Amino acid sequence: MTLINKLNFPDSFQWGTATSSHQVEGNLTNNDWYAAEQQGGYIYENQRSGQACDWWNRAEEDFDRMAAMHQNAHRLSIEWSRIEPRQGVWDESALARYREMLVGLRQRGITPMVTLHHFTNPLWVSEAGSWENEQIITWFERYTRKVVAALGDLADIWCTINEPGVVVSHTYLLGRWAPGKRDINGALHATINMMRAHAASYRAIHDLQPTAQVGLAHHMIIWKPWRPYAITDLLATNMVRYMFQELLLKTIAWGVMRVPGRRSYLMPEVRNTLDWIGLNYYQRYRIRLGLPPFSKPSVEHRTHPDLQTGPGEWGEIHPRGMFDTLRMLWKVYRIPLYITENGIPDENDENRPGFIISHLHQLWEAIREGVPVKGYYFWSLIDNFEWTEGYDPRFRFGLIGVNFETQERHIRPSGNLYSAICRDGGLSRDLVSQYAPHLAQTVFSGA
Ligand code: IFM
Repeated sequence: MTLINKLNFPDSFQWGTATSSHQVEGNLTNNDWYAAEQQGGYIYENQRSGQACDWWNRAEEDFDRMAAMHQNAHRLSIEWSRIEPRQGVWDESALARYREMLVGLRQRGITPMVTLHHFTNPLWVSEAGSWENEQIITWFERYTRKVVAALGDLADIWCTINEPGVVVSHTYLLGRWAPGKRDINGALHATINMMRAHAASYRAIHDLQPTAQVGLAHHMIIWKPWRPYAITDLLATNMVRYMFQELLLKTIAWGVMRVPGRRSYLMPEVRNTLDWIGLNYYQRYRIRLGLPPFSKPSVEHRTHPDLQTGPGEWGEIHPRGMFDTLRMLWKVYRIPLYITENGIPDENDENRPGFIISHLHQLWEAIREGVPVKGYYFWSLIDNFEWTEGYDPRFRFGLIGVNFETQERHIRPSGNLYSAICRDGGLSRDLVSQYAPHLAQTVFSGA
Protein backbone atom coordinates (compact mmCIF):
# COMPACT_ATOMS: atom_id res chain seq x y z
CA MET A 1 0.00 0.00 0.00
CA THR A 2 1.39 3.43 -0.92
CA LEU A 3 1.20 6.03 1.76
CA ILE A 4 -0.22 9.28 0.48
CA ASN A 5 -0.54 12.54 2.27
CA LYS A 6 -3.09 14.32 0.15
CA LEU A 7 -6.30 13.52 -1.71
CA ASN A 8 -5.90 15.61 -4.86
CA PHE A 9 -8.90 16.67 -6.93
CA PRO A 10 -8.80 17.48 -10.67
CA ASP A 11 -7.24 20.87 -11.55
CA SER A 12 -10.46 22.05 -13.17
CA PHE A 13 -12.57 21.14 -10.12
CA GLN A 14 -15.19 23.71 -9.06
CA TRP A 15 -14.86 24.42 -5.35
CA GLY A 16 -17.80 26.41 -4.19
CA THR A 17 -20.74 27.03 -1.94
CA ALA A 18 -24.48 27.31 -2.62
CA THR A 19 -27.20 29.75 -1.55
CA SER A 20 -30.74 30.58 -2.68
CA SER A 21 -32.56 33.86 -3.16
CA HIS A 22 -35.29 33.58 -0.54
CA GLN A 23 -32.85 32.30 2.04
CA VAL A 24 -30.31 35.11 1.71
CA GLU A 25 -31.56 38.14 -0.20
CA GLY A 26 -34.03 39.63 2.27
CA ASN A 27 -37.19 41.69 1.88
CA LEU A 28 -38.86 39.37 -0.57
CA THR A 29 -42.51 40.21 -0.27
CA ASN A 30 -44.01 38.92 -3.47
CA ASN A 31 -43.70 35.14 -3.37
CA ASP A 32 -45.58 32.19 -1.87
CA TRP A 33 -43.15 31.74 1.03
CA TYR A 34 -43.66 35.36 2.05
CA ALA A 35 -47.42 34.71 2.01
CA ALA A 36 -46.99 31.59 4.17
CA GLU A 37 -44.82 33.56 6.59
CA GLN A 38 -47.58 36.15 6.99
CA GLN A 39 -50.23 33.50 7.40
CA GLY A 40 -48.36 31.70 10.18
CA GLY A 41 -48.51 28.05 11.14
CA TYR A 42 -45.79 26.70 8.88
CA ILE A 43 -42.55 28.06 10.26
CA TYR A 44 -40.63 27.66 13.52
CA GLU A 45 -42.05 30.16 16.03
CA ASN A 46 -43.95 31.74 13.13
CA GLN A 47 -40.77 33.53 12.10
CA ARG A 48 -40.41 35.47 8.88
CA SER A 49 -37.47 35.54 6.50
CA GLY A 50 -37.36 39.36 6.80
CA GLN A 51 -33.97 40.81 6.00
CA ALA A 52 -32.33 37.33 5.82
CA CYS A 53 -28.63 37.95 5.00
CA ASP A 54 -29.44 41.22 3.25
CA TRP A 55 -27.83 40.06 0.02
CA TRP A 56 -29.89 42.35 -2.12
CA ASN A 57 -27.83 45.15 -0.61
CA ARG A 58 -24.62 43.51 0.48
CA ALA A 59 -23.99 40.30 -1.50
CA GLU A 60 -20.63 41.66 -2.64
CA GLU A 61 -19.32 41.69 0.93
CA ASP A 62 -19.91 37.95 1.05
CA PHE A 63 -18.44 37.52 -2.45
CA ASP A 64 -15.26 39.03 -0.99
CA ARG A 65 -15.39 36.39 1.72
CA MET A 66 -15.82 33.60 -0.84
CA ALA A 67 -12.81 34.87 -2.76
CA ALA A 68 -10.74 35.19 0.41
CA MET A 69 -11.71 31.56 1.09
CA HIS A 70 -10.29 30.54 -2.32
CA GLN A 71 -13.63 29.43 -3.74
CA ASN A 72 -13.78 29.43 -7.53
CA ALA A 73 -17.50 28.66 -7.92
CA HIS A 74 -20.83 29.68 -6.44
CA ARG A 75 -24.36 28.39 -6.96
CA LEU A 76 -26.96 31.12 -6.45
CA SER A 77 -30.59 31.44 -7.49
CA ILE A 78 -32.58 34.05 -9.34
CA GLU A 79 -35.85 35.06 -7.73
CA TRP A 80 -38.71 34.76 -10.22
CA SER A 81 -40.94 37.05 -8.15
CA ARG A 82 -38.41 39.86 -8.55
CA ILE A 83 -37.98 39.42 -12.30
CA GLU A 84 -41.68 39.03 -13.10
CA PRO A 85 -43.52 40.63 -10.18
CA ARG A 86 -46.81 40.46 -12.05
CA GLN A 87 -47.70 38.22 -14.95
CA GLY A 88 -45.95 39.50 -18.08
CA VAL A 89 -44.48 42.53 -16.27
CA TRP A 90 -40.69 42.49 -16.14
CA ASP A 91 -38.57 44.37 -13.66
CA GLU A 92 -35.44 45.41 -15.55
CA SER A 93 -33.88 46.88 -12.43
CA ALA A 94 -33.99 43.46 -10.75
CA LEU A 95 -32.27 41.93 -13.77
CA ALA A 96 -29.69 44.70 -13.59
CA ARG A 97 -28.99 43.87 -9.94
CA TYR A 98 -28.47 40.20 -10.82
CA ARG A 99 -26.13 41.29 -13.62
CA GLU A 100 -24.19 43.27 -11.08
CA MET A 101 -23.96 40.22 -8.83
CA LEU A 102 -22.79 37.91 -11.61
CA VAL A 103 -20.21 40.46 -12.73
CA GLY A 104 -19.13 40.72 -9.09
CA LEU A 105 -18.62 36.97 -8.88
CA ARG A 106 -16.71 36.79 -12.15
CA GLN A 107 -14.47 39.71 -11.19
CA ARG A 108 -13.46 37.71 -8.15
CA GLY A 109 -12.66 34.60 -10.22
CA ILE A 110 -15.83 32.81 -9.13
CA THR A 111 -17.81 30.93 -11.79
CA PRO A 112 -21.56 31.14 -11.19
CA MET A 113 -24.01 28.28 -11.47
CA VAL A 114 -27.44 29.90 -11.74
CA THR A 115 -30.57 28.20 -10.42
CA LEU A 116 -33.80 29.47 -11.96
CA HIS A 117 -36.21 28.07 -9.41
CA HIS A 118 -35.37 27.39 -5.78
CA PHE A 119 -38.70 26.63 -4.04
CA THR A 120 -40.42 30.03 -4.36
CA ASN A 121 -43.11 31.01 -6.83
CA PRO A 122 -44.27 34.57 -7.47
CA LEU A 123 -47.57 35.30 -5.74
CA TRP A 124 -49.40 35.56 -9.06
CA VAL A 125 -48.23 32.04 -9.93
CA SER A 126 -49.25 30.59 -6.58
CA GLU A 127 -52.62 32.33 -6.75
CA ALA A 128 -53.13 30.60 -10.10
CA GLY A 129 -52.43 27.16 -8.60
CA SER A 130 -48.61 26.93 -8.74
CA TRP A 131 -47.35 23.59 -10.01
CA GLU A 132 -50.84 22.14 -10.32
CA ASN A 133 -51.67 24.57 -13.12
CA GLU A 134 -50.15 23.37 -16.38
CA GLN A 135 -49.80 26.95 -17.60
CA ILE A 136 -46.78 27.13 -15.34
CA ILE A 137 -44.88 25.32 -18.11
CA THR A 138 -45.33 28.26 -20.47
CA TRP A 139 -44.76 30.81 -17.73
CA PHE A 140 -41.58 29.17 -16.57
CA GLU A 141 -40.24 28.91 -20.10
CA ARG A 142 -40.96 32.59 -20.72
CA TYR A 143 -39.23 33.56 -17.48
CA THR A 144 -36.26 31.36 -18.43
CA ARG A 145 -35.93 33.10 -21.79
CA LYS A 146 -36.02 36.51 -20.14
CA VAL A 147 -33.30 35.60 -17.65
CA VAL A 148 -31.03 33.84 -20.13
CA ALA A 149 -31.35 36.66 -22.66
CA ALA A 150 -30.39 39.16 -19.96
CA LEU A 151 -27.68 37.21 -18.14
CA GLY A 152 -26.48 34.57 -20.58
CA ASP A 153 -23.23 36.39 -21.32
CA LEU A 154 -22.31 36.02 -17.64
CA ALA A 155 -23.39 32.45 -16.91
CA ASP A 156 -23.46 29.21 -18.82
CA ILE A 157 -24.10 26.60 -16.13
CA TRP A 158 -27.83 26.59 -15.42
CA CYS A 159 -29.85 24.63 -12.91
CA THR A 160 -33.53 24.71 -13.90
CA ILE A 161 -35.27 23.58 -10.71
CA ASN A 162 -33.98 22.83 -7.23
CA GLU A 163 -35.18 19.62 -5.59
CA PRO A 164 -38.44 18.93 -7.45
CA GLY A 165 -39.03 15.85 -5.29
CA VAL A 166 -38.89 17.91 -2.10
CA VAL A 167 -41.30 20.50 -3.48
CA VAL A 168 -43.83 17.82 -4.40
CA SER A 169 -43.53 15.78 -1.21
CA HIS A 170 -43.56 18.73 1.19
CA THR A 171 -46.27 20.74 -0.57
CA TYR A 172 -48.62 18.09 -1.89
CA LEU A 173 -48.12 14.92 0.14
CA LEU A 174 -46.84 15.68 3.63
CA GLY A 175 -48.70 18.95 4.14
CA ARG A 176 -45.61 20.65 5.56
CA TRP A 177 -45.36 23.55 3.14
CA ALA A 178 -48.14 25.94 2.22
CA PRO A 179 -50.87 25.33 1.25
CA GLY A 180 -50.33 22.17 3.29
CA LYS A 181 -51.98 19.65 0.99
CA ARG A 182 -52.14 15.88 1.27
CA ASP A 183 -53.37 15.06 -2.17
CA ILE A 184 -51.95 12.32 -4.36
CA ASN A 185 -53.55 13.60 -7.55
CA GLY A 186 -52.25 17.09 -6.86
CA ALA A 187 -48.79 15.63 -6.33
CA LEU A 188 -49.00 13.77 -9.61
CA HIS A 189 -50.05 16.82 -11.58
CA ALA A 190 -47.38 18.93 -9.94
CA THR A 191 -44.73 16.34 -10.80
CA ILE A 192 -45.78 16.17 -14.44
CA ASN A 193 -45.92 19.94 -14.79
CA MET A 194 -42.59 20.35 -13.08
CA MET A 195 -40.87 17.92 -15.39
CA ARG A 196 -42.43 19.55 -18.43
CA ALA A 197 -41.44 22.97 -17.16
CA HIS A 198 -37.89 21.71 -16.64
CA ALA A 199 -37.81 20.36 -20.20
CA ALA A 200 -39.21 23.58 -21.66
CA SER A 201 -36.64 25.56 -19.72
CA TYR A 202 -33.83 23.23 -20.82
CA ARG A 203 -34.74 23.67 -24.47
CA ALA A 204 -35.17 27.42 -24.15
CA ILE A 205 -31.72 27.79 -22.62
CA HIS A 206 -30.11 25.73 -25.37
CA ASP A 207 -32.02 27.69 -27.96
CA LEU A 208 -30.53 30.95 -26.69
CA GLN A 209 -27.18 29.57 -25.62
CA PRO A 210 -26.26 26.38 -27.49
CA THR A 211 -23.13 25.75 -25.44
CA ALA A 212 -24.88 26.02 -22.07
CA GLN A 213 -24.67 23.18 -19.58
CA VAL A 214 -28.11 22.62 -18.08
CA GLY A 215 -29.17 20.32 -15.28
CA LEU A 216 -31.26 20.21 -12.14
CA ALA A 217 -30.47 19.70 -8.46
CA HIS A 218 -31.97 16.51 -7.12
CA HIS A 219 -32.26 15.76 -3.41
CA MET A 220 -31.30 12.13 -2.93
CA ILE A 221 -31.42 10.28 0.34
CA ILE A 222 -30.15 6.84 1.29
CA TRP A 223 -33.26 4.88 2.27
CA LYS A 224 -33.00 1.56 4.00
CA PRO A 225 -35.52 -0.69 5.74
CA TRP A 226 -35.84 -0.27 9.51
CA ARG A 227 -36.11 -4.06 9.87
CA PRO A 228 -34.12 -5.61 7.00
CA TYR A 229 -35.92 -8.93 7.56
CA ALA A 230 -39.44 -7.42 7.28
CA ILE A 231 -40.85 -7.59 3.78
CA THR A 232 -43.25 -4.75 4.62
CA ASP A 233 -40.36 -2.38 5.45
CA LEU A 234 -38.48 -3.53 2.37
CA LEU A 235 -41.39 -2.88 0.04
CA ALA A 236 -42.13 0.48 1.63
CA THR A 237 -38.46 1.47 1.31
CA ASN A 238 -38.37 0.59 -2.37
CA MET A 239 -41.57 2.51 -2.96
CA VAL A 240 -40.34 5.64 -1.17
CA ARG A 241 -37.01 5.49 -3.02
CA TYR A 242 -38.74 5.11 -6.35
CA MET A 243 -41.32 7.84 -5.80
CA PHE A 244 -39.02 10.37 -4.14
CA GLN A 245 -35.97 10.08 -6.33
CA GLU A 246 -35.92 7.48 -9.08
CA LEU A 247 -39.15 8.42 -10.83
CA LEU A 248 -37.92 11.86 -11.83
CA LEU A 249 -34.60 10.79 -13.31
CA LYS A 250 -36.06 7.74 -15.01
CA THR A 251 -38.81 9.81 -16.58
CA ILE A 252 -36.22 12.18 -17.98
CA ALA A 253 -34.14 9.25 -19.25
CA TRP A 254 -37.07 7.36 -20.81
CA GLY A 255 -39.61 10.07 -21.67
CA VAL A 256 -42.25 8.01 -19.85
CA MET A 257 -43.40 8.45 -16.28
CA ARG A 258 -44.30 5.15 -14.66
CA VAL A 259 -46.34 5.49 -11.50
CA PRO A 260 -47.09 2.24 -9.67
CA GLY A 261 -50.81 1.53 -9.65
CA ARG A 262 -51.53 4.17 -12.30
CA ARG A 263 -51.19 4.43 -16.04
CA SER A 264 -47.90 5.46 -17.61
CA TYR A 265 -47.58 9.04 -18.78
CA LEU A 266 -45.82 9.58 -22.09
CA MET A 267 -43.64 12.66 -22.06
CA PRO A 268 -41.32 12.45 -25.06
CA GLU A 269 -40.45 16.12 -24.73
CA VAL A 270 -38.69 15.60 -21.40
CA ARG A 271 -36.42 12.86 -22.72
CA ASN A 272 -32.70 13.66 -22.61
CA THR A 273 -33.09 17.09 -21.09
CA LEU A 274 -30.15 16.90 -18.71
CA ASP A 275 -26.53 17.74 -19.50
CA TRP A 276 -25.61 16.98 -15.90
CA ILE A 277 -27.24 15.84 -12.69
CA GLY A 278 -26.79 17.83 -9.50
CA LEU A 279 -26.82 15.73 -6.36
CA ASN A 280 -28.01 17.38 -3.15
CA TYR A 281 -26.85 14.87 -0.58
CA TYR A 282 -27.39 15.11 3.16
CA GLN A 283 -28.58 12.00 5.02
CA ARG A 284 -29.87 8.44 5.43
CA TYR A 285 -33.25 7.34 6.79
CA ARG A 286 -34.72 3.99 7.71
CA ILE A 287 -38.26 3.24 6.68
CA ARG A 288 -40.78 1.40 8.80
CA LEU A 289 -44.22 0.49 7.56
CA GLY A 290 -46.78 0.61 10.35
CA LEU A 291 -49.81 -1.63 9.83
CA PRO A 292 -52.99 -2.45 11.78
CA PRO A 293 -53.68 -3.97 14.26
CA PHE A 294 -50.35 -2.80 15.78
CA SER A 295 -50.51 0.74 14.49
CA LYS A 296 -52.44 2.77 11.98
CA PRO A 297 -51.16 2.48 8.39
CA SER A 298 -48.13 4.75 8.15
CA VAL A 299 -44.74 5.07 6.49
CA GLU A 300 -42.40 6.30 9.20
CA HIS A 301 -38.85 7.39 8.68
CA ARG A 302 -36.53 6.71 11.57
CA THR A 303 -32.91 6.92 12.59
CA HIS A 304 -30.76 4.44 14.43
CA PRO A 305 -30.29 5.65 18.05
CA ASP A 306 -26.56 4.80 18.10
CA LEU A 307 -25.59 6.68 14.96
CA GLN A 308 -24.70 10.32 14.45
CA THR A 309 -27.69 12.35 13.28
CA GLY A 310 -28.49 15.98 12.67
CA PRO A 311 -30.94 17.90 14.91
CA GLY A 312 -34.66 17.12 15.02
CA GLU A 313 -35.66 14.77 12.24
CA TRP A 314 -32.57 15.48 10.20
CA GLY A 315 -31.52 11.84 9.67
CA GLU A 316 -28.30 9.87 9.95
CA ILE A 317 -25.02 11.29 8.75
CA HIS A 318 -23.77 8.70 6.26
CA PRO A 319 -20.84 9.83 4.06
CA ARG A 320 -20.55 6.52 2.21
CA GLY A 321 -24.01 7.16 0.80
CA MET A 322 -22.57 9.99 -1.27
CA PHE A 323 -20.13 7.60 -2.93
CA ASP A 324 -22.83 4.98 -3.51
CA THR A 325 -25.22 7.51 -5.00
CA LEU A 326 -22.61 9.06 -7.29
CA ARG A 327 -21.51 5.66 -8.54
CA MET A 328 -25.12 4.64 -9.21
CA LEU A 329 -25.91 7.88 -11.03
CA TRP A 330 -22.91 7.52 -13.31
CA LYS A 331 -23.60 3.86 -13.98
CA VAL A 332 -27.24 4.46 -14.92
CA TYR A 333 -27.25 7.90 -16.56
CA ARG A 334 -23.71 8.37 -17.96
CA ILE A 335 -23.66 12.16 -17.74
CA PRO A 336 -21.44 14.49 -15.68
CA LEU A 337 -22.36 15.13 -12.08
CA TYR A 338 -22.06 17.91 -9.55
CA ILE A 339 -22.56 17.90 -5.83
CA THR A 340 -24.93 20.87 -5.91
CA GLU A 341 -25.45 20.76 -2.12
CA ASN A 342 -23.99 18.97 0.88
CA GLY A 343 -23.87 20.24 4.44
CA ILE A 344 -24.99 19.87 8.02
CA PRO A 345 -26.93 22.07 10.46
CA ASP A 346 -24.46 22.64 13.29
CA GLU A 347 -24.39 25.99 15.03
CA ASN A 348 -21.37 25.23 17.21
CA ASP A 349 -19.39 23.64 14.41
CA GLU A 350 -18.83 20.50 16.44
CA ASN A 351 -19.46 18.10 13.58
CA ARG A 352 -19.08 20.19 10.41
CA PRO A 353 -15.29 19.84 10.01
CA GLY A 354 -15.55 16.05 10.24
CA PHE A 355 -18.60 16.10 7.97
CA ILE A 356 -16.71 17.99 5.27
CA ILE A 357 -13.67 15.75 5.50
CA SER A 358 -15.57 12.47 5.45
CA HIS A 359 -17.80 13.52 2.54
CA LEU A 360 -14.91 14.88 0.48
CA HIS A 361 -13.11 11.64 1.10
CA GLN A 362 -16.05 9.74 -0.42
CA LEU A 363 -16.25 12.20 -3.28
CA TRP A 364 -12.56 11.69 -3.98
CA GLU A 365 -13.08 7.92 -3.96
CA ALA A 366 -15.85 8.31 -6.53
CA ILE A 367 -13.69 10.47 -8.80
CA ARG A 368 -10.86 8.00 -8.42
CA GLU A 369 -13.20 5.27 -9.67
CA GLY A 370 -13.84 7.32 -12.79
CA VAL A 371 -17.12 9.05 -11.86
CA PRO A 372 -17.02 12.46 -13.57
CA VAL A 373 -17.90 14.84 -10.75
CA LYS A 374 -17.11 18.38 -11.85
CA GLY A 375 -17.64 20.36 -8.70
CA TYR A 376 -18.73 20.56 -5.09
CA TYR A 377 -20.99 23.33 -3.73
CA PHE A 378 -21.10 23.25 0.05
CA TRP A 379 -24.43 24.19 1.64
CA SER A 380 -23.98 26.85 2.69
CA LEU A 381 -21.62 29.79 2.61
CA ILE A 382 -23.51 31.55 5.39
CA ASP A 383 -26.25 30.85 7.89
CA ASN A 384 -29.57 31.67 6.31
CA PHE A 385 -33.36 31.29 6.48
CA GLU A 386 -34.01 27.54 6.64
CA TRP A 387 -37.61 27.33 5.33
CA THR A 388 -39.94 25.74 7.94
CA GLU A 389 -37.09 25.79 10.47
CA GLY A 390 -36.81 29.56 9.99
CA TYR A 391 -33.94 30.91 12.10
CA ASP A 392 -34.04 28.07 14.61
CA PRO A 393 -30.48 28.14 16.03
CA ARG A 394 -30.24 24.37 15.59
CA PHE A 395 -30.43 24.86 11.83
CA ARG A 396 -27.36 26.95 11.07
CA PHE A 397 -25.65 25.67 7.93
CA GLY A 398 -22.97 28.30 7.33
CA LEU A 399 -19.23 28.07 7.01
CA ILE A 400 -19.74 31.65 8.08
CA GLY A 401 -22.07 32.40 10.99
CA VAL A 402 -24.49 35.33 10.82
CA ASN A 403 -25.82 37.45 13.65
CA PHE A 404 -29.27 38.19 12.24
CA GLU A 405 -29.73 41.22 14.54
CA THR A 406 -26.63 43.04 13.36
CA GLN A 407 -25.73 41.27 10.08
CA GLU A 408 -22.26 40.62 11.49
CA ARG A 409 -20.44 37.59 10.12
CA HIS A 410 -17.96 35.29 11.83
CA ILE A 411 -16.07 32.55 10.13
CA ARG A 412 -16.37 29.14 11.76
CA PRO A 413 -13.43 26.70 12.03
CA SER A 414 -15.06 24.65 9.25
CA GLY A 415 -14.88 27.79 7.10
CA ASN A 416 -11.13 27.93 7.63
CA LEU A 417 -10.89 24.24 6.86
CA TYR A 418 -12.88 24.54 3.63
CA SER A 419 -10.87 27.58 2.65
CA ALA A 420 -7.62 25.58 2.98
CA ILE A 421 -9.11 22.70 0.98
CA CYS A 422 -10.12 25.07 -1.83
CA ARG A 423 -6.69 26.72 -1.75
CA ASP A 424 -4.88 23.35 -1.90
CA GLY A 425 -7.25 21.73 -4.40
CA GLY A 426 -7.65 18.75 -2.09
CA LEU A 427 -7.50 17.33 1.36
CA SER A 428 -4.13 17.01 3.07
CA ARG A 429 -3.21 14.80 5.97
CA ASP A 430 -2.14 17.89 7.91
CA LEU A 431 -5.57 19.43 7.58
CA VAL A 432 -7.31 16.26 8.64
CA SER A 433 -4.98 15.93 11.63
CA GLN A 434 -5.72 19.51 12.59
CA TYR A 435 -9.52 19.52 12.20
CA ALA A 436 -10.65 15.92 12.72
CA PRO A 437 -7.70 13.76 13.83
CA HIS A 438 -10.02 10.81 14.50
CA LEU A 439 -10.61 10.56 10.75
CA ALA A 440 -6.97 10.54 9.59
CA GLN A 441 -6.67 6.78 9.73
CA THR A 442 -9.87 6.16 7.69
CA VAL A 443 -9.24 8.85 5.13
CA PHE A 444 -5.66 7.95 4.30
CA SER A 445 -5.43 4.26 5.06
CA GLY A 446 -6.80 2.86 1.81
CA ALA A 447 -5.66 5.72 -0.39
O1 IFM B 1 -31.68 24.95 2.88
C1 IFM B 1 -32.00 23.87 2.08
C2 IFM B 1 -31.94 24.23 0.62
O2 IFM B 1 -32.74 25.31 0.31
C3 IFM B 1 -32.38 23.06 -0.22
N1 IFM B 1 -31.68 21.86 0.15
C4 IFM B 1 -31.54 21.53 1.53
C5 IFM B 1 -31.05 22.72 2.32
C6 IFM B 1 -30.89 22.36 3.79
O3 IFM B 1 -32.09 21.91 4.33
